[in-house]
Amino acid sequence: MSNDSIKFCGLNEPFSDYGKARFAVIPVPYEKTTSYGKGTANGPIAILEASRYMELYDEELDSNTAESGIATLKPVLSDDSPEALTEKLRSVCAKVLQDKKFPVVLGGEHSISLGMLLALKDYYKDVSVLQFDAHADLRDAYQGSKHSHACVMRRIREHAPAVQVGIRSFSDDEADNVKKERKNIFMAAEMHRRDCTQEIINRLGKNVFITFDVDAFDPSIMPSTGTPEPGGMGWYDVLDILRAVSKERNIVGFDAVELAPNPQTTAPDYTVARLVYRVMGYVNQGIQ
Ligand SMILES: [Mn+2]
Repeated sequence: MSNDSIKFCGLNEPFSDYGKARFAVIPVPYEKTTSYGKGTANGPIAILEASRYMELYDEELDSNTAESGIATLKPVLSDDSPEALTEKLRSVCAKVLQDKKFPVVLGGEHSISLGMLLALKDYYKDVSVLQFDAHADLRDAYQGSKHSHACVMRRIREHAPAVQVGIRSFSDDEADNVKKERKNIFMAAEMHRRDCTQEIINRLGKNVFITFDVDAFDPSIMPSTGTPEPGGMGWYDVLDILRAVSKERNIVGFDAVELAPNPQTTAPDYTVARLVYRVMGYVNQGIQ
């Protein structure tokens, strides 16, 4: 089955209708600069496939989020440079925002997040970024590219303030930057020892773009990613932060990136599908 034929949640009309939908899911199976495990190009289709088996009733929120309408757009395909993909995705996201939909991007490698951020910034002017990730992604360049997945937060920070959570891996080059940005970077070990939720929220502006690298999760529940790191976040750790952010800030966009599906275990694919659906539910019940 191709990406083209699978809708998020396996929805049919009228709930999958773009015209009426609150949410627009944009699959971006882009993989150009991954460095270790490959396969994130298959992330979007695995998330869409897994999402067909979810219950649409959300047991935490006591609601059926899909009734707000979730359209699944055609995948944004590119074999070009990350810079070209950035511009392409920026224009797809811009259209979704003009049409008053909430954009949800399914990756694909993390470098795609810049295009979405630029569209959100064009539209809202004032956007801050909340990154869930094992990696700081603050290198200025990696393997000759300034637009590698390993540099995405460095590029994003050139356009918007960012708060980084779940971080537990960076290079000695990045360490200086991490020290400089210490107040906006919440290490996984620190978050393990104490509840940082309110401090995280306090560092964010009114409009928040959430970029979620699935390797923020512990490899025990998220082995299907290119560069897994021990000591990651659990399911409820993540939800507690997302729920709190949705109550105090205006979430304006969400992406889930770096899932590299393993055919032997579908649980991680399903975990990301549930995460995406839960975030949609939080957005629905948030302050917007
Ligand atoms: Mn990462």
